[in-house]
Amino acid sequence: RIKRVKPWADAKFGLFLHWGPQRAGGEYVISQSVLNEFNPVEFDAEQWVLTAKDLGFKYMVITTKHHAGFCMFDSDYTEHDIIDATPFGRDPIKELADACAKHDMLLGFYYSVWDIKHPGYSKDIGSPDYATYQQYMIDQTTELLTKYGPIATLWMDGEWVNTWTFERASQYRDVVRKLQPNILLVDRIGQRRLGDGDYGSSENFTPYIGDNLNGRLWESCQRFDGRWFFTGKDDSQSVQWALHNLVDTAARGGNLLLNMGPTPEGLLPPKSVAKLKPLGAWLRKYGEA
Ligand code: FUL
Repeated sequence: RIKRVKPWADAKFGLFLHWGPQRAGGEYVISQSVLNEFNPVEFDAEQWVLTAKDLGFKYMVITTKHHAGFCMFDSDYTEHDIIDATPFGRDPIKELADACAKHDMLLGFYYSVWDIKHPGYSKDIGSPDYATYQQYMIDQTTELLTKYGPIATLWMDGEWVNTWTFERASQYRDVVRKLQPNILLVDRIGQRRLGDGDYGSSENFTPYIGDNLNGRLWESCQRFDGRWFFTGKDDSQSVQWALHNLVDTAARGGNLLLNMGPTPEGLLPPKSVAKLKPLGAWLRKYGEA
């Protein structure tokens, strides 16, 4: 087990990317006209990875499907994906996976259980349609875990819906483990706080010293830009805030997964990147303890 978790646990500092046609504040529904215009031609996966490295990040986690159900990867199981529904014509998840492999960057996938778009998804427990949705999740996760190389972590989300029962979570988890035995699972895989998953996740806060972590691995996700998806505003936190959070988290044995929302054109938000530059420099000087 130790060998399995070591690369992620040693990495300490991850870049969380919430990317898609949606903007902060409109994360749940994506209109057809927005899709028709989503064409992030400036996306350059290699540039993203090199920039992330320069800023000191050691892993990345990107949204492959968020709550709106839109897939940023080429899926055979839906037309609500970047290849079929937008003019872009490229699979950015594939390009990012290749760039990460080339430059030794660990890559994780965020995948939402909660899916507003899928007709089989239902909030009603016991709904007959839900079986089709469960199969859909399994089929898509199989695509994600067979076509993109080794994935460091699967960052499930949306497990709070009451349809995500223990049985469904266990069935799903077994598929994941079979496909990639070394993958780590965030505790949101199901039954959060009941010891499931390989590491605990806290959102927008860092566990404080009194928290009973029982020696568990944990990760705190924090928003550098104040929101999850691209905001279009230059209202990100300061570099001091990021450094303080990273040191505070690492000193307590955790990982910091710092979020940014890339632009609709396909760039890492330029102002946030510029702001974080001194952090990368600081880490090169003092970070390899
Ligand atoms: C939450 C989601 O609702 C947010 O949109 C975001 O993805 C965050 C990391 O997890 O549960």
